[in-house]
Order: sequence, then C-alpha cells, then structure tokens
Amino acid sequence: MGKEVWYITTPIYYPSDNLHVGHAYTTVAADALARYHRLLGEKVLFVTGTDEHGQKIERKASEAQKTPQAFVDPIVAFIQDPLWKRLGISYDDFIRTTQPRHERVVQEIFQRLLDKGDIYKGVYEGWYCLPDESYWTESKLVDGHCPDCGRPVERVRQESYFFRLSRYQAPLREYILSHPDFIQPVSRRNEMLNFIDAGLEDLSVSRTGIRWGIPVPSDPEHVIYVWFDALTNYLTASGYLQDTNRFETAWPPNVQLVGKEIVRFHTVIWPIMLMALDLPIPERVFGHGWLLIGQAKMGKSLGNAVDPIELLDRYGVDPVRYYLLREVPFGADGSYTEEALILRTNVDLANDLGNLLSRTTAMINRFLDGQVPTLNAGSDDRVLAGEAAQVYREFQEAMDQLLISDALTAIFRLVRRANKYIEEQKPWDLAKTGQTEKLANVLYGLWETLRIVSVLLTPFLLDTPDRIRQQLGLDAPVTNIKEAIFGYEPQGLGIRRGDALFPRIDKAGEAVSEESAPAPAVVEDNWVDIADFQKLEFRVGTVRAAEPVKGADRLLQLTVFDGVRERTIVSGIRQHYQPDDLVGKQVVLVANLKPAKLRGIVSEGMLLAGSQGDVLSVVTPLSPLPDGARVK
Ligand code: ME8
Repeated sequence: MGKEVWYITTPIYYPSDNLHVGHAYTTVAADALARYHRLLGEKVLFVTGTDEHGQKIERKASEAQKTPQAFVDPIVAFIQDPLWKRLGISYDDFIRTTQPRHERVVQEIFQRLLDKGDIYKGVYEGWYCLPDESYWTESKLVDGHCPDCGRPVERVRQESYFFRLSRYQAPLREYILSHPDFIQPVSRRNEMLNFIDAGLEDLSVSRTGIRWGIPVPSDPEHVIYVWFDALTNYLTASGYLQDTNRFETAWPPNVQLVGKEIVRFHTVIWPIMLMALDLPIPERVFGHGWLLIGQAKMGKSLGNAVDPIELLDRYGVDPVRYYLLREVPFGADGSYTEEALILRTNVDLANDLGNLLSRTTAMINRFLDGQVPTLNAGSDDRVLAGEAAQVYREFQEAMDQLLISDALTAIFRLVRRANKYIEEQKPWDLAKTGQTEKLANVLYGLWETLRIVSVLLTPFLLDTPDRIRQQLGLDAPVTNIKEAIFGYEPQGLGIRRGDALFPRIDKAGEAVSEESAPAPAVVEDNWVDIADFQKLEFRVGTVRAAEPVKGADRLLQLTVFDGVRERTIVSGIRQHYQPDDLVGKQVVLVANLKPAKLRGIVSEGMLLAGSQGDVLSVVTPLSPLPDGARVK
C-alpha cells in the first residue's frame, strides 16, 4: 500500500457567522482542482469543514444566549446545505472539530507530544488576539495591537502547556529550503523564512478559564488551543489513528489551500506538529490572496461581507463560479465587484461562448440539415486543431501549478479564436459558392472546438458543459480530460439547438430576455464615427431658475443660460433634486437637440445626467467654464 489518493483541503471555517464570498472563493477553487484531478482519473479526497471550538465562538454563543453547540449547529447545517450544495462543492468529507472522531485524535496527539517532551507545562504571560485566536509576545505587537489584523489584544497570564517550536526551528528552515514547492506562491515562502529567522518561541497550546474546547486528557482544567485542534483536522479526515488504509493511501495532502493570513499557521506550527509526530509534511500549502471591497479585505468583522446565496439567486451558479475562478489571478489580491461579475458573464459566457455555440449550431442546421459533419481526412486546415492542442497544454500546465485563472484564460482564447475563424472562413460564402467539402471541414472544426471546450470547462462549471454537449448532439457527460483531444468522430450525430447558453444580464442584475436583449454582437457594432459624434453639440450652461412642472411628479422646468440666451429645458430629475439644489450650478446640455413639447412646455435641449439603479447625478464641469463653452 502506498500513497494513491490525491488529497486536497480547504481551511475549516469558523461557524461564528454565515460564510461569505471570501470563503466561497477558496472552496470553489479547491472544488475545481478536485474535479480536475478526478478527470485525470485519479482517486481524490477533498476535505472541507468547520472549526467549531475556541473562545470567539464561546463568546458569540453566550451573546446569543445559546450553548456553543446549539449556536454552531444551524450555521454548520446551512454551510452544507444550501451553501456548498448550491455552489456544487463536491467534497468527499466534511469534518467538524466537534465530532468524536476528531476529539479523540487531538487528545491522542497531544498526549504523544507530552510524553515525548515536545509539550511541557509552564506559565504563559503575553497577549491574545481574540478574532484571530492567536498569541503574541509584547515585542511583536504593533502599537499595542495585533500585528496580523491590527485589532486590540487581551492580556493573558496563566498556567499553560507549551509546544516546543524552538526545537524545530532549524529542521523547519532546512525543510522549506530543500522543498521549494512547499510554500506557494514564492513571495509567501520568503515571508515565512524571514519569520522563522526572527526566531521561533515555544507556543502556548492550552488555555484555562474557557470551557469550549477539547480538554487536555491528563489535565482537564486545560482546554487545547483552538489552532492545535483545528490543524489536526487534516489528519483526522485522512483516517489517522482510525483507518490505516485510508490514511496510508491519502497522506500527506497534495495541496492545502488557505488564505494568505493563515499561511503562518500552516507553514510553521503545522509542519512542526507533523515533524514531532514523525509524519510526512504536505506537498504544497498555497496561500491565495484576498477578495477586497475597495481597499479592505472582505470579512465578517468589517461588515462588508457579500452573501453568496444572494449572488446564486441573482445570477445562477455557473456565472458565480466562473467569476470567482477567472477574475483574480490565483495568489494575488483582487477587488470584488458585482459589476465585474456581470461583465464577465456578459462578455465571456453570453457573448463569446454563447455566440459561438449559437452560430455554430445554426450554421450546421442551415447548411447541413443539422447533421454534424465528420472530419475530412484530406483537409489541411489545422487552425483550430493547432490552437486546441496549444490551449490543452497551457490548460494542463496552469492547473498543475494551481493557476486556475490562467487555465480559464487559455480556454476562452480558444473560444475567441473560433469566433474569429468564422469571420475568416465565412461559411455562408462557402455555401453560396458550393464549396461543400470545405464548408463541412470548417463546421466540423467549430463543432469540435466546442466539444473540446465543454471538456475543458468541466472542472469549473456545473451544468454548462452538459448544456453545450446537449446542443452539439452529445449525450454522455465528460469523464476524462483526455477527451479534450482534437479529432473526435461524430458518427451520425444531429444538432439539437436550444436556448441561449447564458442570458445577458443588465446592470441591475436582471437577466435580459432574449427578445429584448441587444443582439449579442461583436463590440465593433457599437462604434460610431467621429463624424457622427461631432454632429452632437454639447455646451456648458448655468441654471438660472428651476421649478416643478405642475401635474408631473418627475419633471422640473429649468431656465438655463447657454452663453447667448436663456433656454427652457424640461428634465426628468425631480425625484433626485430640489429646484434650489440646481440654481447657480453649471450643467452640460445637448444644445442642438430638436425642441420637443413636454406637458405643454417646449423643451429646448436636454441635460446630461448619469444614472444607475436608483441613483442619478447631473453632469457638471469639475471647475467652472464660461457659459457656452463647447464640450467634446
Ligand atoms: O481562519 N478573500 O477560519 P475563517 C479570500 N478557522 N479568502 C477569504 C476571505 C477573503 N476576503 N475571507 C475569508 C479560519 N477567506 C480558521 C482556519 S484551518 C485549520 C483553520 C477564506 O472562517 C480564506 O481561505 O476565518 C481564509 O483563509 C479563510 O476563509 C478564513 O476562514
């Protein structure tokens, strides 16, 4: 027996509150990697779960006047279903640190290290950061606050058990240097080496005075430190001390995904625990970046957390998964915005991918009676075959390095190449001029590209690959990544055109129905000539008077001086401005708009204003300009 299972973990999350999009980010990424490895034909163990002990949960529960267990149970149930269920998280095991299987393992490990002398009893005097559940010495504090999160720390002085980190400082350093893949990305590796070189002090691994945790077996007044408890979850879930077969085939983890703020726990304390237990150390700990709202980390404590369930309700699971996996290069910090999610969905999924499918199936219907052509051996057109082969290589390289966003970028490059190929080959001309053999080859290439894309997208998206395959006339779901090789022979298959793959989403987050959707066209269709733009005359003017239009609760009547004369302009901004707000302000007007009668008043022009959803703002020059100045 040996290692034959590909083992991947996420952090186990604190069920102190509902989880947010930041937690979904790590978990969806781990899920995509797990699905990818299953498609490689590997056995996979994908573990996620919840970290339920500790003082923070104890306090929250008491605020809610519940026992800690009664407090966390519904939160954990919600994480499993609907949260992870709807996001399609294909975990093989969900570990809770309150499960008896885990408590046994934590106690056993603690006792072993105590027996071995790696844990000893002493007195702890120092500082504790409650939100991070981490200990700090005076010298590490920054202005008296936690050096990690900047929040206030609490003074602690008590009898405590200590874990002899200091004994392992040199071996850990040596291990990190001789295993360049252990800590990724490289920047975090350097950070950790610096941290270690500053000196490792023995770590307090027990607390008295709190009850919500796993007791030290030989001294139950002491509760085991929550991070010692939490890190052990990876051992418990692999079957350590319980299921030898499971453990020996799975250990050590191939990839442990964590957010960058907990890399230190996972690359200092954790490997030292394993060294002390004589166990192999994980292959890779990957510390990814943060999703930010503006400049700040999205998080529970800052009150800027975005609820993933709301996004799922609004956009559906595949756009949400796609956005999380594609938007930010894995490793770096990145801004989260809903606008970017909408843009990704509209541009990549609805426009590029959706159009390729709809154009390809429409042309096979029209020109070949819906019969999927087979590959003509005589064809020397290798354009799409070559691009597909290149993309497949890049995709695999990227996935092996956990560069998930790069893998998706490669796939969508293939999609865009195929769209461009349609423009180059002009199948409609080939049909018109009777070049049937060439036409069949071109349409085969497009069909085959879409089939390959459906294979490559399988780790990332849930039902989209099958929906593509359905329209292509394929019934079987993807089972192996090797299916992404160009040259499939579609014997006797027929196209089954269906709905648009992704409806476009308008700015308010509503799916735009097909009928009212602007033609999902290439961007160039929206371009205007400079000559067209110059036909419009924008000028600066000053509002001299403003009053409501009687009987129209949206309209204001404005008198605007345009540098030459006063004009009357009727504008639909009454719900956003009081008349007095506008008097004396400069505005930009469309000066050559044909006058029109509104509610019996002749309006001689129009004001520029921007709006989105419920907000509206009239456009004004940043610094004053002479009235009549042209805006262009
Ligand atoms: O730290 N951007 O749990 P936790 C990206 N229980 N990822 C984010 C994020 C953001 N804004 N916010 C959270 C704990 N995450 C411990 C872990 S493991 C043995 C114990 C993700 O509930 C990211 O993976 O605070 C981060 O490391 C984790 O959630 C923290 O979750």
